[in-house]
Amino acid sequence: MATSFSTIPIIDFTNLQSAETKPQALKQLQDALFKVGFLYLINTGLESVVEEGHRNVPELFNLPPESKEKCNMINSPCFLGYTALGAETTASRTDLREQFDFGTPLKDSWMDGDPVWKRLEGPSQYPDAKTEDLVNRLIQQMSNLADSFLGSVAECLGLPIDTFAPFRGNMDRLKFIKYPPALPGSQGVGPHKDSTGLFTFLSQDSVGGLQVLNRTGQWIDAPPVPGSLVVNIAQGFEAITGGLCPATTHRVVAPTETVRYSIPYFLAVRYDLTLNQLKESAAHITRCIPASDAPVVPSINQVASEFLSPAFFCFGEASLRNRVISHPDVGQKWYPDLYDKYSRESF
Ligand SMILES: O=C(O)CCC(=O)C(=O)O
Ligand SMILES: [Fe+2]
Repeated sequence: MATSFSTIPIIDFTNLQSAETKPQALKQLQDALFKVGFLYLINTGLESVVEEGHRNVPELFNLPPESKEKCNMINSPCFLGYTALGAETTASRTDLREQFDFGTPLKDSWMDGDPVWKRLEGPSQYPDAKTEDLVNRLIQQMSNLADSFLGSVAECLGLPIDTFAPFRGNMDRLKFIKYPPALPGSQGVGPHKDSTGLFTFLSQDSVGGLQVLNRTGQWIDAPPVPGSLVVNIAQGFEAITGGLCPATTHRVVAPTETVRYSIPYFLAVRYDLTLNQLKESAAHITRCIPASDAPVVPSINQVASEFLSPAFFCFGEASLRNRVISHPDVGQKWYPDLYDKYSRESF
């Protein structure tokens, strides 16, 4: 397989499960992750719950503004809740999208005396009970799929199936996103690497607009594939692999004629991990990663990775910086000192 891509590999999830098809599917997965950096997963078994999600999402965004405002992210130090059009920034520009952010329901929340980044984990704000039920079923099923996928990632490197389990975080995130039609070439969401976790599993509707930067620095369309989940590598996995498996840089060009909806799920990485700890705890993983012959093109590094930066003590702190910069109003309200610091300093 080529070391870069102009088309994106499609992997059948059922082929990763059955003994007969597994060896070939694992090889495909290894190439997709370590040579291409991006893939579609089909036949995940989540088609029905994801379809239910897409059926329900438009009416959520059609709720009266007061109902959406009641669960505005500004109420949440965890950056969970509703974000109005124009309130989010990526790559220093305003994104043209509305969204709801939710997280895995947790027993414990941040308490006085805990590290500040622990405050990212806490309660979601749901517009109503029906949405809460749908979100929790989506998160549960995505989480099961993610466990299985992590097992396959380990297997494709010849490692024990539970290799990545110790790196899983407490609170996964799920979003409902709406991109309204805009002028041609408008930024739906700007170029970024997902910062929450290990991998992102994304369901997009049939409109298109998602683009991915390949390893030679070209933007490639990731057109809708019915029933698929787009899997991209997030900053947590990039850091665990010592940067050998770079996080996928991606963006969405806003639609011009119709509304676009998407539902991404972000598999969390442990926030307490530090780069120094990883040098030891992930050495057995990095040793197994196949050498890449992909040329390093400067433009692929146009988006920096907070998780690889020594400027942040641990992944939680790196993630907090990312949230504060992306949602400046929320950052300013809950973390004023950090907001000042992060908006002054690049890393
Ligand atoms: O809407 C999409 O297709 C991508 C969304 C995304 O990349 C994100 O929210 O991190
Ligand atoms: Fe993303």
